Amino acid sequence: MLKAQKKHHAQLLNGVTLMAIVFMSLCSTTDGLLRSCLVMQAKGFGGGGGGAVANHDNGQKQKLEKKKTIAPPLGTRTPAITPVMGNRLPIDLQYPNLRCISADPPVFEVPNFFTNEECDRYIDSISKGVEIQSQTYSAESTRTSTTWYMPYVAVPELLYKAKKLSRVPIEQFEEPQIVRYEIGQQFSWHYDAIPASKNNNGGNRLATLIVYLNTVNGSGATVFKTLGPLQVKAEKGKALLFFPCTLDGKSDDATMHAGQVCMDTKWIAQM
Ligand SMILES: O=C(O)CCC(=O)C(=O)O
Repeated sequence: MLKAQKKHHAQLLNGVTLMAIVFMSLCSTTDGLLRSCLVMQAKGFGGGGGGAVANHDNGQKQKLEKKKTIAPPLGTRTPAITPVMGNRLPIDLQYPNLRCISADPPVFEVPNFFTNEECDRYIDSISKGVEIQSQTYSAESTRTSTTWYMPYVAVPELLYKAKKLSRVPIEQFEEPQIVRYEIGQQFSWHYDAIPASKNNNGGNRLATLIVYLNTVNGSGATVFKTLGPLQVKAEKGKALLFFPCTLDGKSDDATMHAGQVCMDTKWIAQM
């Protein structure tokens, strides 16, 4: 039994090796090679999948069918971006779902940072906050939304998750806010940090964390002017994290951003 199996395996290996050689010699470009590697993986040739090719029972066939669907077509995969953290607030780069969407300056998003229930509850909790008209029409920017400054006890999940992600002690967080934009409202281009020339109290914002509490279709994205521009869609539960200044208090001009004019109501929690 053992010997027969060995012989069977040796025949199989020879078959697989031959197919791989033929396959690779057919690929003249790097793209072709990459494509063939993916196809090989999808067909179960790669890694531990090799053995499965030999087995022709139905269960294995089903497994192979499943594997075929794993690799997305070329051109639809997003390559991983490595953040350049430099002299910025260190964060937990292993935080669940954390995705880097700009390397330098680093910008991150975290889908499902909040559950749907948390989003709905935060919107419903504004009566616990202190409402201010956040409308500002300064020379630098126009902000037409409404802000509620929230007591810390009213937003425990935001504090807990922000601390886990940023490792900043809760005492150092700015007062949490819930912000509502109605149709036509916006926060035009601005920086969250104060430029060195205007900063006379020494404090500055090391990180901005925004959580989108509802999905706003077709508008209401947060946009970074000089990063493409990079548009971050307002999707319910998703968090956006970036660093308006470095640890030594220097504001980062590349983080200029805006809350697009809304075509529908938009809610965010932030600090
Ligand atoms: O609403 C947004 O998408 C952006 C908010 C913002 O820019 C800010 O609060 O600093």
